Amino acid sequence: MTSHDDRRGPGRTDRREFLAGGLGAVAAIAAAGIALPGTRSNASASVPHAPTQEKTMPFTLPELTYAENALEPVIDARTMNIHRTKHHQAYVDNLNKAVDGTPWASMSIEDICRKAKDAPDAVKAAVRNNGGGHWNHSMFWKWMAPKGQGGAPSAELAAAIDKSFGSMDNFKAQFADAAMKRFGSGWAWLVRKADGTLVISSTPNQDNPLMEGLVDVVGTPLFGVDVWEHAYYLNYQNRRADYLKAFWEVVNWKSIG
Ligand code: MN3
Repeated sequence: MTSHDDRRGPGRTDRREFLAGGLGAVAAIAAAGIALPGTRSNASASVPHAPTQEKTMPFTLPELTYAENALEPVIDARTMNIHRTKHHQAYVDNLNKAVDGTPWASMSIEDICRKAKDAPDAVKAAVRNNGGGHWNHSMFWKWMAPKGQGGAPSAELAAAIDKSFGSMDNFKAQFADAAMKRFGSGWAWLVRKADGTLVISSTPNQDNPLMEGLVDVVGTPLFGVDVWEHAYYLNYQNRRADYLKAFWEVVNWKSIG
């Protein structure tokens, strides 16, 4: 743990150089919010919110278990990079901001999704959108694997899919249909309901089937596909159907069920 001065303030040599610049330089540094060692009274007056320690944020961006280019040509490396390090990171950052200083900061991301409808009004939309965004994307990266490495559905899952949808082909067709019909941004889901049956649903924005009281179909999301344009636009532009068709090649069946 380092102090604020050690982390962000100028070192000794830098300080001499800064001070040699005269009062104008000191004023500029103070205005920029940088605490100068040895100028405590100025620093405390001009940096009222200077952090005294590093803050640990409850939610963080998960690492991928494969390379960013490992899903090519189905999903290109640049899409993976922007999607995870910009879009997903923004959900993480905004969720951390929304729950900061509240009991929600110590909840699991699953519980945040399940209880999103009960979040305080001031942060309800932020918790719903960014909590959903964080859970959905954390799972999405796991639900994919490089071509040839995703295995096959377990015997149990295959039997449940056959029972619920008639066949794997029917399931894939109905799933793609739900994903195509989601107008604008959202997700399509394979959901196990409380009674054990499997159903397909879709949600707008970053909602998901964990969000009791907020979505039509509540249950355990076994698998989902992101149909926001940011998930496919660089490679597929407006051709969502082509993205959905190719997507099956990188489904990580081993992670589903
Ligand atoms: Mn996305």
